[in-house]
Amino acid sequence: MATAAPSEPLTVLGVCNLCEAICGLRLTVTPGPDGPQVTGVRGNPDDPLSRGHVCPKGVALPDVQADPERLRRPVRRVGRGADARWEEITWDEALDLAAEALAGTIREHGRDAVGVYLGNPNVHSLGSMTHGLRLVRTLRTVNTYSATSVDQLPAQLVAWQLYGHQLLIPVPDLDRTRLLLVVGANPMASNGSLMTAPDFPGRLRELQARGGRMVVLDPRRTETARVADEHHFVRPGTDAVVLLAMVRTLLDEGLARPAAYVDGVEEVRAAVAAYTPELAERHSGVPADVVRRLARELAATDGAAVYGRIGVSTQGFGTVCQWAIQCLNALTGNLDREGGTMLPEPAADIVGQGFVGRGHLGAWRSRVRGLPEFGGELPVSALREEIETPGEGRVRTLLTVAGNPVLSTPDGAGLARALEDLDFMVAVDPYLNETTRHADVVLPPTTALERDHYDLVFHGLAVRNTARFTPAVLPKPEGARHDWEIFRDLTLRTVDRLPRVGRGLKGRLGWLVDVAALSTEPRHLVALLLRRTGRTTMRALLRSPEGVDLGPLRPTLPSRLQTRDKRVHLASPVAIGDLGRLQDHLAAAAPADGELLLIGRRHRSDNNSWMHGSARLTRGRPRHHLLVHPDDLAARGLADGDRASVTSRVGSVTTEVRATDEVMPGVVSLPHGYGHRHHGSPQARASAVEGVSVNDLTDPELLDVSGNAALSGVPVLVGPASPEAS
Ligand SMILES: Nc1nc2c(c(=O)[nH]1)N[C@H]1C(S)=C(S)[C@@H](COP(=O)(O)OP(=O)(O)OC[C@H]3O[C@@H](n4cnc5c(=O)[nH]c(N)nc54)[C@H](O)[C@@H]3O)O[C@H]1N2
Ligand SMILES: Nc1nc2c(c(=O)[nH]1)N[C@H]1C(S)=C(S)[C@@H](COP(=O)(O)OP(=O)(O)OC[C@H]3O[C@@H](n4cnc5c(=O)[nH]c(N)nc54)[C@H](O)[C@@H]3O)O[C@H]1N2
Ligand code: SF4
Ligand SMILES: [Mo]
Repeated sequence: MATAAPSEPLTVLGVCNLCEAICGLRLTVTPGPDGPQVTGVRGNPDDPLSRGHVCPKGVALPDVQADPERLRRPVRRVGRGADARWEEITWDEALDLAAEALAGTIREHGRDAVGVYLGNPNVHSLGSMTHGLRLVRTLRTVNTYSATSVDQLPAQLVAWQLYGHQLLIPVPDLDRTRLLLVVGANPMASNGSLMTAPDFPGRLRELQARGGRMVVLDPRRTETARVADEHHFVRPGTDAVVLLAMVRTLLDEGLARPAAYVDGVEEVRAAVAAYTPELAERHSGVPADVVRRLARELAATDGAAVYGRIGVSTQGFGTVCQWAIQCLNALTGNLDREGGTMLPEPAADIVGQGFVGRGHLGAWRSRVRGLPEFGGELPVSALREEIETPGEGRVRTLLTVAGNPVLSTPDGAGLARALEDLDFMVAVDPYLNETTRHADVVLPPTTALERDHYDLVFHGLAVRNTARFTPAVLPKPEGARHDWEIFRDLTLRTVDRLPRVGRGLKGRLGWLVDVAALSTEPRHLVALLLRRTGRTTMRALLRSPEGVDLGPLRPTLPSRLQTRDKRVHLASPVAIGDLGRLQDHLAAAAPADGELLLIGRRHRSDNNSWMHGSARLTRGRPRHHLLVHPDDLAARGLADGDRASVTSRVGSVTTEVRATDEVMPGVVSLPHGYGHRHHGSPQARASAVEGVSVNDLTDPELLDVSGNAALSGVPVLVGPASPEAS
């Protein structure tokens, strides 16, 4: 393996896998008594996609490497609660313990008694994609959950209905668009999501320099709103009405010119008929003339793109929003057009090659609440009750991989209590966090710097076609395991402990293929995938570790569609079917007295719920405060800096408030990923990060029709903290 073993500082090309921007890096690697260390991180100007960009988190990558709190060996928990101790054990002991628990649960209670939760970093790890998914498939439990249902599930569901595959998600052709309408996204802080666009700030400057404009709809005047040409506040959870009214305007005014392969326009016309711009204004606060004008501008601009992320996904009408966004792009003729929204052509095509299935809905339902699966996963909002409710199919053993649902899913405090009810919990994670501290055994993989990387997901969502393979920068420490090796061993050891009955010839052959794939290093599987499209080869990528440029996005429809008739089915039954619920919601939507609507936020130097142990990311002005409009503060007898209690249906927290008119009146904001101290995290001992968990307030009962959690727009009451509240 091409790893650096330098005798003096060397420059080695690396990659940042912390967010979807997948920046190429130039790392300084210096020898040391404990082996080579990364002592410098810069952006790589030769990277054809990221062009030298790096952000504070990328610079902090070596902090994870050096972090004394990071686990280097498997650990087993001894004792519970306050008495819990962690004891290092060997890999053999740890894998056997984990496999025995998984297999034992399956033998005694059936497959569905094993639950799986996959967190966000899985999509950023090659080994998780090539080997982790196979482990999950082998376990074959209906109780599979992931961060998808607190994130982009509505976008996947809409892509599946319209384009025939859950990952055929068109991205803005950012480098050529002339009008970008951003709804509920903050790429200046997040660096873009479902739009791999490293250096969003630079790309935006170029957009504006060529005469293009960016318009933002957001309940907060975000970092992105501040550099936009136009920003409008929108009341949380009401975007659906705004977007539907824009669709209606297009159809009403004869501005629609969809491509010939788009079906269902008349059904869409009928579905949106009730949504006038005036209705939109009444519910959202966005002026009716703005709604009309934006629709007209989208239709009139040669190359315009509507883009919506977390704010219009993790809310009560996420699916309707994502659907309306696709309708706007398709009806204005901007779908699959230069400067509009386009489908990247990745060199390793996990969609075209069937590596990830198209998607399916309602193949089974959750046991307690009857929520439908999508693409093989149940909504994570149902996980707690599936652990706590007795009966057949109850989750008794849980496997979490690269996740922290106690901080990242609704009513995390409730979930934390439920985790204590489990018979056994296995976690694959380099840290003891608020979730993994409940595990019985934790298996820590090597870090990103110690393993090969190829982005199987994000090249497929990138604003330019490129490919890049990054060999491990640092050698694998002795006694460490890569994540793919952990998945391989866990799968083999679990299956070994299960009776081999009723698998038939087909099943046995399938298992042989699985064993072969599990035993193959990820880089060889990537090479195979590359060969299938022929867009580049592993050899070419190894020769050009900065990445290979495959050119700007190109029109590819209708041939890329995965619908059986190769047509776009614009009239999504799920979205249109949810309009009745939207009507009911609008009819009822008078907030209770004094109620405020809670939204989240991300900061440039935060990384979901982890990396809060990195001093360079956490120093400076604290950023955990509840943002409140000055009028709302005054009405509650509160002042900037005061401690306030925030109460929702599920919980109550006490935190400091910050007065700011960057949130619209009636709206308050807490960042997600905080709350380490309140959840007794071992991490909290080392890191000084204060702040409560927003997900101690969010509500697992509040869902989009897709099953995605409605984390945004949660009704809360805010008042002075009682003196004894800590
Ligand atoms: N209220 C509210 N809640 C939210 C959100 C919000 O905006 N508001 N955002 C949601 C979104 S978009 C997401 S994606 C989720 C994220 O939620 P999760 O995916 O549940 O959690 P993360 O905070 O990403 O935690 C990642 C964990 O993976 C571990 N990890 C890091 N690298 C690796 C690795 O290479 N291998 C392994 N095995 N583990 C690794 C880290 O140590 C950490 O413990 O949170 C969601 N929750
Ligand atoms: N620095 C940093 N970057 C990250 C992450 C991180 O934790 N930190 N996480 C990564 C992950 S996992 C993801 S999924 C992406 C997310 O990427 P983004 O979606 O760009 O990130 P957010 O900051 O959550 O932006 C959501 C925006 O929606 C707004 N919003 C909330 N409710 C509503 C609403 O009802 N309507 C509208 N119109 N807007 C609303 C919020 O004010 C916020 O500005 O970021 C990724 N990048
Ligand atoms: S934007 Fe920052 S966190 Fe995201 S990939 Fe680039 S360096 Fe890493
Ligand atoms: Mo996410």
